[in-house]
Formats: sequence, structure tokens, C-alpha cells
Amino acid sequence: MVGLTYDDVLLLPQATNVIPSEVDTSSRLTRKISLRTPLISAAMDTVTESRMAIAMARQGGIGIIHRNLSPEDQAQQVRQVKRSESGMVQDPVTVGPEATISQLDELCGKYRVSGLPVVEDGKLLGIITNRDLRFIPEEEFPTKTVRETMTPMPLVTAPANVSKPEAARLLAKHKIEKLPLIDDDGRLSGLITVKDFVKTQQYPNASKDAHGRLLVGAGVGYLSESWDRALLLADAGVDVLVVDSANGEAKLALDMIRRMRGDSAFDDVQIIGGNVATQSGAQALIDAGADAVKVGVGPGSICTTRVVAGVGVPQITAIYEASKACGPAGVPLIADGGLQYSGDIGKALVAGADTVMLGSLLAGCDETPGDLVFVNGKQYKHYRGMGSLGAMSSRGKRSYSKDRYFQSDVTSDDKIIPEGIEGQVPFCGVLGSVLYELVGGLHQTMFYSGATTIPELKERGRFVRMTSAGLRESHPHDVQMTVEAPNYGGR
Ligand code: RVP
Repeated sequence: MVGLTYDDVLLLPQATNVIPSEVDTSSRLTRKISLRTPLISAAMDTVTESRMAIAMARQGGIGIIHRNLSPEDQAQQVRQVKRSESGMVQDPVTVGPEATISQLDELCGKYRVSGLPVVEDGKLLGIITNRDLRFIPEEEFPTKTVRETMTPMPLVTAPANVSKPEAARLLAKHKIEKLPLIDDDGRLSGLITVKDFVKTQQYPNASKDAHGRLLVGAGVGYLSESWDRALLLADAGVDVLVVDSANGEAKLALDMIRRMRGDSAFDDVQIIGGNVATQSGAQALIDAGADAVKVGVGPGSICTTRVVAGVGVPQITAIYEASKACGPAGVPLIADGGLQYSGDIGKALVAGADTVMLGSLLAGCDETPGDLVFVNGKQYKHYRGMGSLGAMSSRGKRSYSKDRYFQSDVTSDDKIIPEGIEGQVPFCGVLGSVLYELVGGLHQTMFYSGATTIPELKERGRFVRMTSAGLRESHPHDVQMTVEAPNYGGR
């Protein structure tokens, strides 16, 4: 078998009357979930925590929260995404009347909210927001209570079944930012905020669940302790769980998917299995009950599996082979790792993928975890493989991701066999502008291919294989680049 990857192929230009800005990039993430933007941010500790997941979902994609965190912290990250914006917060964070302003401040910081309903024994007593705190000196925060400071009932409220237009009317009429919803006994049953209305208009493509909350995924392992982690995440409202393994065909990983699929706790959760790189690997995941199959063994920019273990399949061939199992079964395929340019997205889709997962292309964004690093006056962000020594070693805190590489029994850091490296990528600003370039590139692919939808692109796309001279010709050549383009060389 010959193994080809992104740099080995190009898509043939075709007759077209498609206008790039009018194409529809919606595609299936799993059996039950579709995304308007077929992009996923990788479950890596230098790529996806709640901030990134929120930004991805707002743009119509989805983020998978990494699992190099305690189960509680990971579930907390999921909750932050689910609470970040929605038509209505069903289970709002609240504060008790006897809490101090310092405690309130901590809660608001933790949940990234600007104010909270004040509740005692389920009953709404009042509301406390930035407005109430504006004239309180900071020295008084540790002693002043919420009861002394809040705006008490009667407040403008609405019943739980209030319609969206009516809620918007009440917010506007009373010039308020938060509308608590209460039942006949005055018990708090939800909260609508003006911010949510603004966000809905600002991000019309956002990926949302039936309650208007942003979609989010999270990675889990397959060892016995992963079961409790998965239950915690399901309880936190996660939409998608990715059973995350460097060899998705390993019996333990398949058993985990089978067990989850057979348990009603995961009825509302879509399960992604991976990673595999062959038809039989994809078939094994489908047979175990996976709702999507993730493909990629060794293509990642930070991955050394192919040289350390000598194992892997170049990514275009891996996608094509796996799609032979996924296509007939109607199970979506995720192409994970190895994408360097926007043009690789269309290549992955034509090879058989439905969505793509990105690490290095997003790691330089403002929304990723970690601070900016300055090197010779240029700005960078750290980016490391989950199989790197740094991610798998304890270094003072526990690593939760060693089992991705089947090394969870390794107790000392000098016995780890890394399958990834640690590095940095240029800082590239906010995710919104990076995705604008990536999705814009996909629009162009669709124009050249004469496709107005992703299924049409998958159907119509045809490859030509290149030589190394063809690849050299594809990139700028024989000219010294003086200005970096935002989607080439400037990242
Ligand atoms: P890339 O987008 O090329 O940076 O690749 C990201 C992908 O690489 C991840 O989604 C994951 O599948 C894989 N990965 C993460 N860590 C490692 C490793 O340490 N080998 N590989």
C-alpha cells in the first residue's frame, strides 16, 4: 500500500458557478450533531480549555477540553462553556445572602459572570451585580455581606416559560441586564441575561444544544478511573466525549466505548472513538458503538510516534482507508492532525473526512491556555504534544494523560517513552480572525471544486498526485517574501 499525505496531493480545478461567500460549510460531527463550521480544536493542554471551547463553538465549530486535569477541574471547564451563553440559564450560579463580597467576587471570577441572583432555600431574595458594587471600597469586601449590598426583591422577574421576545421586551423596558425567572412560590428557576441576546446576534453560526447552550466536548481515557471522570463530565452537561487513545483499536479503548454506549448515563452524549488509521480500525470503533471515528496515527506536528515506534499511516491514505468503513455505516469521520494550511481542510474532506481536528493551526491563538512567550522580540505560545515528556511527566503535579500512550503504569518520569515534543508557535491573535482565514480558504476550495455544500465537495472532489517538484512549485518560490500573508508564512 502507498501512503500519501496532504503535501502529496492537490484537488483538481473544476467547472463552477459557485460564489465562495455563498457556500454552506455545514457538516456532520457525529451521528447526531452537525456543525456549521467543520473544525474542532484538539484535546491538548496547550490548545483547548473553556475559553478556547467557547470561542470555537461561537464560530460554529467545537472544542474538546483536554484531560490533563483532575476530573473535577475538567468538569468545571465543561460547566463554564455550558453556562457561557444560552437563551436561558436553567441552573444559574447563585450566592447566599450571608456570603461576603470577597466570596461573591471569587464566584463571579470562577464562572466569569458579572452578577448573581441571591437565593436562600431556593427562594429569590434579590440580585447583586457590578452596579451594586460600584461604590463599595475594596477594603470592605471581606466584611460586607451580600444581603447588605444586593438589590432586594421586588425585582423585575418573569415566569419560567416566558417567551424570548417577551424577555427581550422586559429587559429593554426596565433597562436591566438580568431577568430572573421564578415560579409561583418565588423560587428561582432560571435566568435570562441581555448578554445572551447580544451574543446570539453576534455569532449567528454558533454551535448550540436544544437549550441554546454552546456545544462542548471533552476527552476521557479508558482505564477504570476514566469511568467516574466520564460520569462527572456527562453530569456537567458535556455534549461529546472523546475516548482518547493513541491506538483507538486497543481492546481497553473499545471496551470503554462499548460500556458507555450500554449505560443510560450517556444517552444524551455522543461518543467519539480514536485514533485509528485503517479500515479495520475504523470498523472496530463503529462496531463498538462510536458515533464518530477519529483518524490520525502520527501526522501531528508535535508527534514522534512514527519515528519512535515506526508506526502510522500518512494522513490522506489513512482518511481514505477509514472512510471505507465509515461511509457505508453512515458514521462521520474526523481527520485529526497534520493540517498545515487552509487548503488541507478541503483535501481532508475530499479524502473522506466530515470534519477536521486542529492543534498547531490554533495553538498560537489568544484563547489557548498559557502565556505569551517573547523570543527576539517576536511573540509565541507554547505548544506541546500530549505524549511529550512535559505533558506525561509529573513535574510536581499528576499527569492524567499518560494512558493515551499506554504508559500509565510508569511511575518515574525517567521511564517515560515520549511520543511527542514540546515547542512553540507564533502568536496569531484571536481565534475569530484565524478561523476567518481557515474557513475562507475552504470557501475557495469549494468554489474551485464547483461545490456549494460539503457533501457535494466530498462527491465532486478529485485528486491529482504531485511530485516533490510539484510541491515546490505550489509554494511561493524564487522570490524573497517581503510581506507575510495572514494565511501563509505569517503564522
Ligand atoms: P497538529 O494539528 O498537526 O498539531 O496535530 C494535533 C493532533 O496531534 C492532536 O489532535 C492529537 O491527535 C495529536 N497529538 C497530540 N499529542 C501528540 C503527541 O504527543 N504525539 N499527538
